[in-house]
Amino acid sequence: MLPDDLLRSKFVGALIGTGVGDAVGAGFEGLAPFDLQTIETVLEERGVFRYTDDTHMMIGVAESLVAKEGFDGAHMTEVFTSNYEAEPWRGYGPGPPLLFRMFRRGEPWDRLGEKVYHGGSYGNGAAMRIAPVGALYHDDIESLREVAYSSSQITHSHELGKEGAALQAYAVAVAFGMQPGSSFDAEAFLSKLIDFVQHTAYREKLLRAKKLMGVDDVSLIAGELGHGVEAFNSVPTAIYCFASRASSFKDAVLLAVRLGGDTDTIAAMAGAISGAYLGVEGVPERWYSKLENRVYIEELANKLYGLWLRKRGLLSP
Ligand code: AR6
Ligand code: MG
Repeated sequence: MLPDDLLRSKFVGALIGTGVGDAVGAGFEGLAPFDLQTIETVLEERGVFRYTDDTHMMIGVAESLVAKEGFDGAHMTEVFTSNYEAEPWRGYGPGPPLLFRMFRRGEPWDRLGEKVYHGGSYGNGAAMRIAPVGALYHDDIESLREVAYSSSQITHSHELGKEGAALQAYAVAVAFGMQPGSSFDAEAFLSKLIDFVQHTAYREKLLRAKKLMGVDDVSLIAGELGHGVEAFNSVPTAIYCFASRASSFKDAVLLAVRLGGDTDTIAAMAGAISGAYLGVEGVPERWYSKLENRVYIEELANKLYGLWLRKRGLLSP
């Protein structure tokens, strides 16, 4: 494959990977642990793979980045709000819908984040939607961190919420830089993330993830890394699912589901990183073809790739 084709495939893989991971994990939340056979039987019987708020908000991030050719907080908040109003049934966490209503009543976008939880939310809602930021800024880490933080601010202003989003975006970016099929070095991958992340809670979890490489005991993995809705109990877990199963999108996502807990979000994040590493060709055809709104998500990914090319002066406007 030509390098240009591979890069395009990684943009599509990161966004489609979020959607497929989310849709595969949906329906298994809170029920743990699952054996592989049960999961695969349920998935075989599913018709359309419906995604949840994770992908719905990821789409909003991409739509706004594309429309504004970069981050615009008021615009992204407007897109989140109108998307939510159009499809409020996607399974949103408790906080964001309350904030969208406040935004409609005139509250400024950058002040919403403090309104629901004391100190802001540290839920995984900012990290679950961040793949487009990791893709667009995969070669500009300073901007990646800045846009990850400011896009989180809209709904997740707690420093742990923002840091989780930045870490997930960076994991996607590092996966972009790696040749699929090359021998994957989990230890080196995790060390890069440890060097990037600025909060001890995450560093400590990533160190534990290193020690858990090669383990297949799902209760032990979930116990050590967490599988909850908090960003620090799910972003490192998703990173582990990818890093310990880097050669297979299917295995990475299924491990996230087997862990139980917040399965849709952990699988969405593992799927985003895996898609960014393997490209969309890594997503199993049976899953890919069943994803709701697949064509639209792919169009968005292609537009994001076009924006990246223009920003780098590789394509005329
Ligand atoms: N103090 C205490 N609990 C908190 C705090 C805090 N500062 N911040 C978050 N929580 P929310 P999300 C807990 O409402 O992150 C969907 O199913 C609290 O228990 O900001 O967008 C997705 O698929 C709160 O209910 O929403 C994801 O699974 C929870 O974190 C998830 O929900 C979620 O925070 C994403 O939710
Ligand atoms: Mg969800």
